Amino acid sequence: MRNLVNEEEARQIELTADWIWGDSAAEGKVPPAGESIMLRKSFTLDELPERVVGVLTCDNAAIVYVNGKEVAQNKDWQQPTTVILLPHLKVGGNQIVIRATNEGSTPNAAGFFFEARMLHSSGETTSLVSDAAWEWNPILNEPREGRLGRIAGTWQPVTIVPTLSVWTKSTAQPIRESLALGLSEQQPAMVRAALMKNDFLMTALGRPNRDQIVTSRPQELTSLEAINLANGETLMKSLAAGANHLQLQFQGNPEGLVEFVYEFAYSRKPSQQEQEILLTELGTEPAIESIQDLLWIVCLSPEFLYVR
Ligand SMILES: [Ca+2]
Repeated sequence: MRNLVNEEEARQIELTADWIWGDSAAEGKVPPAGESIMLRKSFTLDELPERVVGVLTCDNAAIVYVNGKEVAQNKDWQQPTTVILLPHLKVGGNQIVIRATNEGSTPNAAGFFFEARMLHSSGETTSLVSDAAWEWNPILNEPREGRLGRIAGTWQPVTIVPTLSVWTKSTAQPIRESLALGLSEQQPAMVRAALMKNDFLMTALGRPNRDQIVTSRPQELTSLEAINLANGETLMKSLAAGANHLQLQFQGNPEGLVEFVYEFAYSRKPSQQEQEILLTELGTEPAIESIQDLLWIVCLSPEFLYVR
């Protein structure tokens, strides 16, 4: 969906986050290779925002927990990760915790960057960014099954890391574009079919003709339905747009992509076997075509068509 983002509009977005790290980056020191630290930010919400978009990146890698649950990973600082935050937020106190890791074989630069926008029902937009108000902790969490787990140790104010031009050069514009996309996007809304313009796909899926009285809908797939589902243009375009969006959201995180699609379509997690087969086919950086294929498989499966 990147090509649908208005690049000019994105360029207007001012990024205000700082790159942050722990004490090993203080006073111009260079963090050791392989160092992992925890970072956190607590904040309060009076009401749930209408829309939230968060983008982050970490030199070199980060695991993101929101209110105790793992929600995203960033494995390559050159490819910022868009985080789906809204389903994990709640009214009252919230906490974002990051397990951030530096890599390499000798001391080298490390930094974590997070920039989010929240659109409130009042029409006001607020920011949530990595800055001096964040805290860090040298003691790592003890994660279990995607949960944050316990963290001992003392939380201290973070170090603001001087921004490297190599960081901003490759991440600033993609981050702005992801923010623009997240803010401009239409919220998915459920609308009664009767209020929508009819199309072939809806007809194929059994939308009644208003001039005919029907008292039941057939359970069997008709030829018309089958043909429309197999090569209808409406469905094809929807799945293509969905694949673009998913590729942007789950860059470098094919596991997250498969889980998201399964939870969204089937309301369940993929079995280990399904996960293995799909990840083998998708690879580590799934192409849009591969994601489209995944969506075709899921949307045409009897489990989705009949069970949901
Ligand atoms: Ca590094």
